[in-house]
Amino acid sequence: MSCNTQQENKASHLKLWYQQPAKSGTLSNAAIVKRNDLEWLKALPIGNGSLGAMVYGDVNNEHIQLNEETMWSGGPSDNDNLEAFSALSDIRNLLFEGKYKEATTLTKQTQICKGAGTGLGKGANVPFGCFQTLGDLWLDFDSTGSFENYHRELDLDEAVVRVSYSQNGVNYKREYFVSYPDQALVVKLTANKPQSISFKSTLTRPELYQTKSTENELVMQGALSNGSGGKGLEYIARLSAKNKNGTLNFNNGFLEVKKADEVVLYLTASTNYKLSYPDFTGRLYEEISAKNLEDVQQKAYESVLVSHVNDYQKYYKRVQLKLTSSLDTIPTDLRLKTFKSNNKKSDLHLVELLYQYGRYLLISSSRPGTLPANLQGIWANELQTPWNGDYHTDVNVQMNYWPSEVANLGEMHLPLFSLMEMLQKPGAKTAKVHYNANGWVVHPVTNVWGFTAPGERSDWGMHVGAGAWLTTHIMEHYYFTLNEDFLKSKFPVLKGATQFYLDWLIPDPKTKKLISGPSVSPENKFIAPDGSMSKICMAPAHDQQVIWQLFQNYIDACNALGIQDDFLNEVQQAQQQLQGPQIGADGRLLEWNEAFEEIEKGHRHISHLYALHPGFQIDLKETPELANAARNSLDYRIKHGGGHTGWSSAWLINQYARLGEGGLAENSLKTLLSKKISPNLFGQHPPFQIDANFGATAGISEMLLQSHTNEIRLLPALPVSWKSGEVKGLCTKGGFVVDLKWEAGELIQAQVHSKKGGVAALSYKDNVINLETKAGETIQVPL
Ligand code: FUC
Repeated sequence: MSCNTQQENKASHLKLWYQQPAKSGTLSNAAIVKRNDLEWLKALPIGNGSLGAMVYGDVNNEHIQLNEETMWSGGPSDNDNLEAFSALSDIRNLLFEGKYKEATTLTKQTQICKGAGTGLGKGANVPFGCFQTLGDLWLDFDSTGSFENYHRELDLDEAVVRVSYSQNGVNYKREYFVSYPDQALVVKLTANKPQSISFKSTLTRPELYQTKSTENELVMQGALSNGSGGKGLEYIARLSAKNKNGTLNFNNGFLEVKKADEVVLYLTASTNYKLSYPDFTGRLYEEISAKNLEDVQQKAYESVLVSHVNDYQKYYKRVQLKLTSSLDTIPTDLRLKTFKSNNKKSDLHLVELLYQYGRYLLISSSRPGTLPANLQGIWANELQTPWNGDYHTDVNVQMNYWPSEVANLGEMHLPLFSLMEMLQKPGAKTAKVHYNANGWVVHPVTNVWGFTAPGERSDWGMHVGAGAWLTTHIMEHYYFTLNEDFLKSKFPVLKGATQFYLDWLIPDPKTKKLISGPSVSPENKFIAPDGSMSKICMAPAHDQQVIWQLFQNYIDACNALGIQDDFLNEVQQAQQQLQGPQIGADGRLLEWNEAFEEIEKGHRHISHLYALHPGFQIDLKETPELANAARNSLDYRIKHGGGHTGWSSAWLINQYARLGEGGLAENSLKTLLSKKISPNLFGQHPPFQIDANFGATAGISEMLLQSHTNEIRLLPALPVSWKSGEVKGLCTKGGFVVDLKWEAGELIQAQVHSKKGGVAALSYKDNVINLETKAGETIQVPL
């Protein structure tokens, strides 16, 4: 492929681009990092699922902030509360008697976790720990002064950051990427005149590090706090370099390059963390990064780049979304600013960009064999990351994986199941100690050390439905892949969670329906009959819905695996007896078991609408009355200021899409784009929280294609402003891959590729088409 064609091709790539660097601190003031530092939110993220970097692109003092996904302070600890089970029935009776105040007091005394828990989101120095920065790579160039023709971009088609500028008559170029095949960050510096590259470089960290130099590398090493005054995780980062001409010296903790024509930097990192509970692998970890560094340097730069791009594109190129043919002539930050100043007018290029950026971030932060993407994916520049950069399981980590199946990135979903497997042992202990139940449970927060106890605050900490919600992801992956081996391997996790809720549910003394509790409707509170402000209750709608879905998952899994036994019968009966969704006198879906008045009418969580999305117990066509009640609840939330965090507005996109409301889904997308997106398109809670990015990509997919009821709905929520467009490669339940093309708001072409054969039940507007397919077949849908 000639260079020009390469250039032409690159020109058509989807990019985030800017005409100025993100201003970075310099080596001298490296230690002072501000929260939600605006300049960090202009830097560009790259990653391979475990190793991550934020590139500032500064001309004279380049700063690359580094992450490694297992960089967690803290350690394994026992937080289960031995008083819990003995008080459980008392709390339940108090709630049945309407004594919410007493029930809440007793819950606080007996049910919440022992110890410091999450440190109220500040867990860096308690055993819960915190996901922390790996550190910073600094390149201080000899060059000083002004520069021209500055361009900085993140090429989403290749997962490569490029920077170019002219200074003192020399044209400089830089290329940055994090390779999954080679497990290394690679940076190439070139200039169009010889001997033009000279800089001094080192590795630093805000604390707990030492950087040494050996003959041919810089080594930054240290150990984090275990949160109880001792040594915790050990880590190591290694930097090496290759130069063309000029000199290169490692000395006294610095790398010095003088008058080189070209330099390639390689960075690898490893820690002694192992995703098994609890386990440090000891000294071996140092060899992992040493081997990766040695191996990558044996290869030519071009081949490392090509294998990186090929590896990345095998996932990225599966889906294309075209909403506009206009060329992208406006720098991303200016485009965003323009849209923020007037979001009435759609910016379809920005929608395409946000869509694919979500897919890019998932490929870059969650790969087979890594940890799942946390609240910030793998990117954090602090020691005390907001909410510890952990795994919140009361919407956030689930939202991270909503796009994985429909947007054709099923492999990126796998780390979530590894986390569930790691939680089996501690979760079984919590189930037994707290509720004398079999199976396993997790509450609204967990971490890399296997935290499964309720949180330290009774209000949000007692989300007992979290385990069910998390586990529903197993069948979501199966419904889309029909991968029986996967299902067999994860069946014990699914059965364990189902076992727990069978033991946990009790009959409501009045209705005899099976109910969950004491528990909460994540993070919302109500005025209780005793006048108290409460969260603790019996039968929050959310729990009833996630448990219904889990039981349905279990039933479907048994059907798929040909399992028929007494336990299955028990699950089927229990599902029948579950307290189901209820509609209040005002036509809204009840959030609690009674029509309690919410304290915060515009609360960011919409936990009682789980059944509409991501669940499928409520559906526009199959349960129109409940869907209409859900609609009333959504409108009520928004009327009172709902959707006021990035993830919350992203959830609304999905919810309105499930209601076939393209215009309202687009409104929520506009709210997200105009209020909760950073210059580098990172989602904002605020602060930075990546679930908004993933939720938006999932929401846009849901507007174009849905299959939650096994009926494949084509263009179910197409906004009027998306007049013409095309989407290729979206996935559906049943193992189908769908391409759609529309003009003037009308579907004109549809193609279905069948991975597994079987009937594809398609619907477009009121037309239903049942397509008989064979595995491997691709069919043009007769419209
Ligand atoms: C839940 C949400 C918050 C935040 C935190 C990480 O607690 O209610 O808004 O997203 O997770």
